[in-house]
Amino acid sequence: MSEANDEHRVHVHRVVTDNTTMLSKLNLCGVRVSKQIARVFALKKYEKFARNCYSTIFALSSGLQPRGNAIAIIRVSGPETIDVIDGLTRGKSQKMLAKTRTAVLCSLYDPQTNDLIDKAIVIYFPSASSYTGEDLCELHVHGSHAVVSSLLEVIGKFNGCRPSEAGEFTKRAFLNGKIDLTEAEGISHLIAAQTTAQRRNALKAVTGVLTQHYDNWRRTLLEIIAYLEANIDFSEDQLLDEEMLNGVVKKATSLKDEINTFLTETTKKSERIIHGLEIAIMGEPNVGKSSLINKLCQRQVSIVSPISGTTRDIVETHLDVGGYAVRICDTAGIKDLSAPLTDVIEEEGIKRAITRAQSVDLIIYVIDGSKDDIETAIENSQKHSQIMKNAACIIFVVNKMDLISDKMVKMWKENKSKQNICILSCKTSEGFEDFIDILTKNIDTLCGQSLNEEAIFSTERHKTHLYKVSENIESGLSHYKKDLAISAHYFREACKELSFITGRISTEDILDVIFKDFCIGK
Ligand SMILES: Nc1nc2c(ncn2[C@@H]2O[C@H](COP(=O)(O)OP(=O)(O)OP(=O)(O)O)[C@@H](O)[C@H]2O)c(=O)[nH]1
Ligand SMILES: [Mg+2]
Repeated sequence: MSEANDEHRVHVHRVVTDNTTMLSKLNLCGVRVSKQIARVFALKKYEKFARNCYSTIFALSSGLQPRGNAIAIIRVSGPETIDVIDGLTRGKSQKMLAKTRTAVLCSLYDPQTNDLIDKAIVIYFPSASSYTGEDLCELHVHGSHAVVSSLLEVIGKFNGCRPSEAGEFTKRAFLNGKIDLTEAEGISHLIAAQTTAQRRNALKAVTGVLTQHYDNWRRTLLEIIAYLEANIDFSEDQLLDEEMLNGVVKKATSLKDEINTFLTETTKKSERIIHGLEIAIMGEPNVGKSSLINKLCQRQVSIVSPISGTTRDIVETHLDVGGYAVRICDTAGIKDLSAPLTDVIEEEGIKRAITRAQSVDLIIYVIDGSKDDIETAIENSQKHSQIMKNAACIIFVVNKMDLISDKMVKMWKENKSKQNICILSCKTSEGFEDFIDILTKNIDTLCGQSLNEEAIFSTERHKTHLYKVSENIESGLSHYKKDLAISAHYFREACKELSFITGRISTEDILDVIFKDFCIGK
């Protein structure tokens, strides 16, 4: 094993710190563990880490269809990469070393049998410019199962090589400081992205926009800690600088507000993009709800019939609307539950529709324009406003436009009693394009995903840490008047939680800010 480099020393430090924390936690619980045992734990953990880190890993990085691909890409990363290239190409590694990051056409052989496996493009990336931060090579081979499996088998026979675990190339990129945790998460979301919005959202993490966002917050926290610590150290024989402390409080309060807004609004938008925005089509029976979902999906998702009460359960499907993933459902027509109902199934259907309406992001409320006059239709919809109050947005669709007189259509269009009213006909498609426009605009707003908007990629993991950041700032603020040291402790905890998000923790950063911003002679 080569000498531990700085990264690994940092890791040992982390492991020891982890174990010290574990030790104090166990002590708090009344369990006595000697420092010696804790150190053994730490070393064991480090050994495992080092063993994993120093092996060379390989894997098929492109997918492989059952009938094969035109091209398949196998990646090898780690200290034995050059040996692997050398063995496979009968000593052409010097050529690779001279031509880094260049596609070189090579014949690949099994070094034990001298069998030609394939003619392939080989690209060598030295550690400084590779994805993983280690020597890495890509073998672009013909994508048949026979070629890929032979090559994987041959590479596995090289000393120190083993198949990679899931996500291990990216994990190494993180451990080698090439990316932080948010970027790693972004990469996994980018691979899973199915819509334009999901791709854009993930890219904000991959390109480091999100890291910058968290780093800005972290910098503010470091400044606050630096100011507080300077006052703990220097204030005993001097008066506290009230003005400066007020500035610190202002900074901390506005940071806490910003994080809380991020938690309540921004993360919600990100969840909608990642998991899909939820839409329910609601309205009274027979107004055309099922006709509308079928029209949106361009297939027969739900049964349509002139019989009132045809849909009796939630019928759900997935859609891509304007580049956003949407989960949309048709529901049973809602009626007053105290009025006479057809049977228990209808009652259950209505209950399910009501429950769903309370959890979705957007409701499309359908009205039969041919049935009632405007006042009655609006009055009827008002009766259901309580059910729909949790939705962030409601779009009113006046359906069956083909059965409405021109005069009535004009009256609906001029009616300003509700925002987001669309008049259309599921039968003739008239008004449908305008409806899609309004729907897309509203989804855009709910997902907050215009190209230049702030970074909003967020996961449950980020949220968990951000709640703790916010709580610690709150505690820091409540203690700063009583005890600066305790206050600083809470801000340090807040900073630590923020560092968990990006995967970076260091106390040196705090010292840097102190010495940069303060003259020691003061
Ligand atoms: N003329 C006309 N008829 C329509 C239009 N949209 C729907 N219909 C008809 O209205 C009737 C009811 O349509 P559905 O889509 O089943 O209505 P629904 O709201 O799902 O009804 P329930 O499931 O019973 O609550 C069917 O006969 C449709 O063909 C339209 O735009 N114009
Ligand atoms: Mg229906």
